[in-house]
Amino acid sequence: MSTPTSSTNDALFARAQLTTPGGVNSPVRAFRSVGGTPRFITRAQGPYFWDAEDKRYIDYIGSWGPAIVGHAHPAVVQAVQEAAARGLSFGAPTAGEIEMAEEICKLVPSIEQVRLVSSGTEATMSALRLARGATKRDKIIKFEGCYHGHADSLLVKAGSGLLTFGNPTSAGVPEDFVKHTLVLDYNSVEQLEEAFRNAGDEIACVIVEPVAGNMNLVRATPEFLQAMRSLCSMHGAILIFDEVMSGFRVALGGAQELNGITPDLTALGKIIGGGLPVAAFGGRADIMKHLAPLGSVYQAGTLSGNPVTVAAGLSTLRIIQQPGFYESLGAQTKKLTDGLTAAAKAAGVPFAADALGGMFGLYFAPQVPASYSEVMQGDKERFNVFFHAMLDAGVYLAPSAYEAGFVSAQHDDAIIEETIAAARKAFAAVA
Ligand code: KE4
Repeated sequence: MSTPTSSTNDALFARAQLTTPGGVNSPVRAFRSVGGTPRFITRAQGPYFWDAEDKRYIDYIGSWGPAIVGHAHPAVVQAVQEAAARGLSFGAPTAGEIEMAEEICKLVPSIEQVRLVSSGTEATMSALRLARGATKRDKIIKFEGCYHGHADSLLVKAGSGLLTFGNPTSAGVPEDFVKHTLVLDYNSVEQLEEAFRNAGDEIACVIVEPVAGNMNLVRATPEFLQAMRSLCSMHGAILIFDEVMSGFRVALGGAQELNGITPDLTALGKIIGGGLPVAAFGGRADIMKHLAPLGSVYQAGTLSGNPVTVAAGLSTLRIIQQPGFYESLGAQTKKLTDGLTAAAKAAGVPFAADALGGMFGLYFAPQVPASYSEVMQGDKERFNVFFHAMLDAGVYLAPSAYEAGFVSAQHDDAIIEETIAAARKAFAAVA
């Protein structure tokens, strides 16, 4: 059956549901949180993409982060075309993988050795297994509201009581698989200190989004990250920064550069693939040496370091290293959030926004949240009305009140101003 090229979003969605659960290959795309019909994208260019009805949108998800240089950047497309013409995959090492590893180690100094994989889930799952293998400990700490992909031991919500071990958030995950996962409140130094007092010598690792982007955007406090760093060092636990989203997004060196905290392992993804499926995990060489074929921690992947994805990633990494790239990206994001905040104020709508590098959060709440519980107090219904008013106006925000937004280098002043003009009308609908 040929790829449907002309139809309506509704018709495509109905057809997709016949052969794919929920009609999508990743749940958030189904618009279940905001309601309505997902838009089936046919093409993208720079800050825009077009749906099956040829409606143009200013895109603020950018494939959930990867499209930081803009969609279909000529240099990236050319690199992919040239690599593809040399063959799509070999199952054998290539020089491009060495270049990619060297580039990542150069840009993220805490990474002495790195392994390429095909998704952020694989990166964090592998980092966890490595931390457990290297420390010979089983317990891990994660934080409510942080998402690290869908590996079993990370699909966990806080236990019934504080500091109790987690309960699965997904069917199909046996209690046994999460009994070693402790879920704490994001930004709670007290809970971290108590967890390490109770079980410090049993904790293999702490995994955290150093800038949370999966409960909307929530910044970690410096005290929180500093406490995490010193407690892990004190107790011989491994500190894992999940920078799949924040890496190369909030700064060239990621959140670890912004906060001046050195993790032991880092997970990367999204931007390092420029939109093609590549992710990575890496860090201290004395930990990475536990990985097969050197050590006893097994990890593998047929398409890991795939030459075409590496070509897309290398091309993207070269572009973001251009002088002034992050200064300009950060300025555009700030212009967006300042403009939205002013528009909401003029409409009398309780609203706040935060901008960090090329990432932003929008909150229908009086102030920027500092925790998962504060995010949950936001007005989701108002967000949903705003989301659809913006979508109708040709501005595509993340289809959930609990997701961050992303700006690309192609979101120039005219694009930001067009977005703010749409928001002035959308806030009127929300008021
Ligand atoms: P993937 O397995 O989806 O490539 O990466 C998982 C992951 C790991 N760590 C962090 C910090 C992440 O943000 C993600 C994935 N991010 C979501 C966006 N909220 C991907 C969107 C989706 O699930 O479709």
